[in-house]
Amino acid sequence: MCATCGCGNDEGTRVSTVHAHDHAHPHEHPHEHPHAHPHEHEHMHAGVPVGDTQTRTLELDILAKNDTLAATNREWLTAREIIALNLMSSPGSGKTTLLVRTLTDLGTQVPVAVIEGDQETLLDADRIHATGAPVVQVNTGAGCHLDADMMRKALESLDPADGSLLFVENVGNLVCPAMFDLGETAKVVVISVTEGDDKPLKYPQMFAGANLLVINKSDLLPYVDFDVSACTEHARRVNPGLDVVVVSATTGDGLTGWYEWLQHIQPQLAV
Ligand SMILES: Nc1nc2c(ncn2[C@@H]2O[C@H](COP(=O)(O)OP(=O)(O)OP(=O)(O)O)[C@@H](O)[C@H]2O)c(=O)[nH]1
Ligand SMILES: [Mg+2]
Repeated sequence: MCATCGCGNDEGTRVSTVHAHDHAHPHEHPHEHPHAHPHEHEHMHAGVPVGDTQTRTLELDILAKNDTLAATNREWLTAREIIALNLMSSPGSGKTTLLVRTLTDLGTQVPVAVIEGDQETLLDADRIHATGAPVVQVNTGAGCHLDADMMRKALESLDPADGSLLFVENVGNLVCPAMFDLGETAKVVVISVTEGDDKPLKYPQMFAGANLLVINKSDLLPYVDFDVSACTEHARRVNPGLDVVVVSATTGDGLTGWYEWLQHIQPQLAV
């Protein structure tokens, strides 16, 4: 996890708000990547190389601190009756496409807001902004996940309305985001059919912690070797109560199942 992969600090993290007429020019921003070459650094803690036991202690410290901040976020969200969904997946599974479609279809029924997580660029925030939804982009630099402190900063910047349905698109990564509680109401893992139906077995932590599995890109099923039943069975082997919906974010097939799950979370939605 992150104490060993080198992404466990927030140096280089930036939170950006996307405003109307304020389009992104990411090339104009300085890009500082103080930890962009973890292979060149020896892992040090208190001046000594970090061995297995020390690495584990450092991991636990990071996660304990994160859990404390996440609990504060959860209280903050609960006090405002904001429902926050943490969307996680490998890069490119279709999180932003699903969100754009969802915001377009449901966006005016309840207040909505989005926090976008990516290592670099405002590209996803721009796509969300085009739907009219309030959005902030968190760029994590070398980091490979959002953490509770980034979430807190993003909430301060975004200031979602009371009663909002808040979507948090995590950094594309099927490993580290599973470790970091953000204070969200529920976790949604998205997998696309081009990734292989064995992923729940190979990356069990992500699926074990999720409340919903969205299997996306169902329109590509005729062209790829992906067994929906096997994927579902693999996911439920690590998480027996996991809800599963099969959708195509581009064609709209199966989205009713996704919207019904959202309605279960936010009963004010009509689907
Ligand atoms: N065929 C097909 N393509 C899709 C579908 N959903 C998304 N895509 C495509 O998959 C690519 C990645 O989609 P994104 O929505 O950017 O994926 P993402 O998970 O947000 O990616 P990252 O933010 O980089 O992790 C794009 O080319 C989309 O058009 C789908 O249901 N079917
Ligand atoms: Mg995206």
